[in-house]
Amino acid sequence: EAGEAKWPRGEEKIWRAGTRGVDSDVPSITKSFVNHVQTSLARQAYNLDNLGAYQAAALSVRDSLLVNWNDTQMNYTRKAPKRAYYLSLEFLMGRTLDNALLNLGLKEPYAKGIKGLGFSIEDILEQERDAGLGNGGLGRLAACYLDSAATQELPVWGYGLRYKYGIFQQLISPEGNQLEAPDPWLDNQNPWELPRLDVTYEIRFYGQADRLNDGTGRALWTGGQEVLAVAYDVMIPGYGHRTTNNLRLWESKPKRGFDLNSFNAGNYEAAVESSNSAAAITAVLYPNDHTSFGKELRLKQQYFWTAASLADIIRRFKNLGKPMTKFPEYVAIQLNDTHPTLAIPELMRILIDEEDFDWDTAWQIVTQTFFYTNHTVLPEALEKWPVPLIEHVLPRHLQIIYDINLFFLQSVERKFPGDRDRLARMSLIEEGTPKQVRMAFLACIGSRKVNGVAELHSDLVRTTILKDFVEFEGISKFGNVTNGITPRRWLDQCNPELSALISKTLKLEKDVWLKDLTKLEGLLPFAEEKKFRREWTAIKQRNKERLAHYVQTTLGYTVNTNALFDVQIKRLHEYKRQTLNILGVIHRYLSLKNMTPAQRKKAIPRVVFFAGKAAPAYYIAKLTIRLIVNVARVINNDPETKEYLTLFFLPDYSVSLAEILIPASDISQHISTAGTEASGTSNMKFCLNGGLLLGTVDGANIEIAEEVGEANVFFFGHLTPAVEDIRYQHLYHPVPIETKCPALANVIDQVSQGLFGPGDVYEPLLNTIRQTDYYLLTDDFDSYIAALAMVDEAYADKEEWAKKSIRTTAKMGKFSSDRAIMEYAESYWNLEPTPVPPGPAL
Ligand code: B1N
Repeated sequence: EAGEAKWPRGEEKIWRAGTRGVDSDVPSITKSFVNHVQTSLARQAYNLDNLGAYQAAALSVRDSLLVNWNDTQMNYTRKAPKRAYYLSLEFLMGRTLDNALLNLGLKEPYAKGIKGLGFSIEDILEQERDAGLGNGGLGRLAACYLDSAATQELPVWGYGLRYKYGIFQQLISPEGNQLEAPDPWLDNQNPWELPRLDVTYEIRFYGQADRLNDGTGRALWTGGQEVLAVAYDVMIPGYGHRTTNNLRLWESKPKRGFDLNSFNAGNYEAAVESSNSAAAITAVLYPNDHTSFGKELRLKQQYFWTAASLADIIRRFKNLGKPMTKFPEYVAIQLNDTHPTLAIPELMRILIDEEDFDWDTAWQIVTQTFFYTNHTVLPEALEKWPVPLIEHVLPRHLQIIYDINLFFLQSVERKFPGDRDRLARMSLIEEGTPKQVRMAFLACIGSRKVNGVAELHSDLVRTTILKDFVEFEGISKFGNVTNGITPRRWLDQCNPELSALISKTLKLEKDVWLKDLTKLEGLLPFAEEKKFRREWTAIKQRNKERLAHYVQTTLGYTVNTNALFDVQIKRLHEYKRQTLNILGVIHRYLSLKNMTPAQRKKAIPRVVFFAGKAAPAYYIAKLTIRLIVNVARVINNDPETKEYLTLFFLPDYSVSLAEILIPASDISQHISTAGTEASGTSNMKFCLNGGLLLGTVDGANIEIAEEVGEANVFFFGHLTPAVEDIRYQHLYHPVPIETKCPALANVIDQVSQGLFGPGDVYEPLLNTIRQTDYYLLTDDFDSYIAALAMVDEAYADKEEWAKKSIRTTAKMGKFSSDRAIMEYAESYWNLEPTPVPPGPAL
């Protein structure tokens, strides 16, 4: 069989007995823990703090993961199934220890063992730093998909970059300004990664590309800079069995410690500089999402990562002993957005320049291998790279991109003769100064299938940005895979009490329903039972108290846990309309101020939570944070109203903070302008935890409403087809806000007149609404306020609210990332589950 390992050497019996990692009984666990304290950490029981205890626990769990990881990889090598590779510049993993314990089924014995040694598992788990190698939804989606692929026993590896610094740490100044600090997450060594110092590739930048002119189309790429890519492996355990997949992250380093020529010439500084420039490639995650910047270092990150990953994938494929023409039968590569699109010309370069294939055969292989997922239709997010920059950094790739474009446009011309507008629209090269390469078009034509991430979004992809390509290539290439979330982290781990109640109620072990989330439907009849509703609500209450405790210890504020908890947590962006939310809060505040004390007594008390980071250069988003913080300062100190309305901006939003906020919410807000949020995934997390959704008819909100029923969501706002016309009206027939939306005009006036500190500070933010109002705040404000009032009304009836909450959770089965990943495996990659056989693998 392909890849069969021959018995290598020495005493077979000893090798075969091997190690099974740590046994799952408490004495074995404590022994392994103490062993790691004394040997790996070189410490003792004396002075062992929680951090040391965390490290020992992590190293002990890692032993078991490694055994499973080895057996999984050995099994893949033996069976040689088709494999899929998920290329993503971002993997927003969060913490690992609790997830590893859950997936290995070791939570209880570790908690017991650690308690016996004088520590508490909760305190130990808190010691772990988040792996924040992502900005938001796109990176967290990649993390959920890895968990689900391993759980479904699919041979899938992730490939990404090992950033030395992840997403910046957010601080909020007393004035309400966002400040950024670096995130040195690797400072205490990372027990979850395995350096593979022997797995390295040399990656070239700059230099010359000389076409050979021998009729083969080949070229020689020489000179320039060579940088070393070093592999670090992160183990990804599946839930409830031994399959443990791999996430391979690349680190850049100079090819030789430093530049020898400069060193010998006595130019020490120049020598170290070149080593710095190599290390710079994987130094830091770019903190912008939804913007394409055209920065050389970002382009180098993209090429470095795709080239190293492809070289590694090809080396593994070649071990099978098959010809490269069989590559697409054994390899599927999923492009997470356009960031890894350079993999397409890179594979062409390898096939043509190194493997001697002719153009057509090479293109055939390429277009059978890649799959492209689009995650946004916002124009500013669509990646374009200046032609001169690509020419400078990757001269050979620019030649190949031009050749791809030439052959492509020739084929368009054959199908639509003489349609010059169409050719200009579809060209990979956008005319202008400078010319730019349109990466989404390259990803599209280089892939076997293209998909969006929710039904509405996939429709928008087909009818707007890739419309011409649908006409040219046929609709069947363009699909949809609605996003999903892993119920292990986003229910069982973050809301253990709810998970236990669900198991008890369904009379199912959690490993049954956590693997088949549609089983939650069994909760529906219990919505009618008063006793069950009381248990359900009591758990929500305790989760609210847990969040209140967090706010008390971090911000020093006491939170009213009898209030409705209203949460909006996501990246700050104009299209997500945190501004609409804060203006709505001000509107509520002004209304409360206008009431008599007797009227106020009837109001539903509300606590509003915001969290989220703004890209460091995104001025308007930062102003929105500043407004939120200053509104909070005023209303939280207003004795007349603070019983009824308080507001918190929680700094430094992260996966771990989301795990506290989500289970505590009564209502969460997903209020993007219709047609702008591709999917959203936190909407799914809130609903899975029994929080209701207040949102626009956008992204996955629509499919959530289809599942749970419109009676259980609060929708408002204009619909997608109206948005374009309204924007046109704004430009050519503007109506003053005072006329169009007096309530909003009044709120804006109050801000402007200084109710929340000097008003002039906020003018640039307010002007975005007064002027073009691209995101339709003036159009949606009234219906937003009406929807908030509906929420109050519904919340007043606690029994009905509990029913809605239960029904919502019950109908969330569709949104498991297990379902999503199986759609990719079956309809895109053509992969089969490949379980690890029982017993030792050797
Ligand atoms: O991807 C998520 C979706 O649920 C969200 O709706 C969508 O906004 C998000 C450039 C992006 N789209 N595009 C990005 C991230 C980083 C970057 O540099 C764009 N993120 C999304 C998962 O599908």
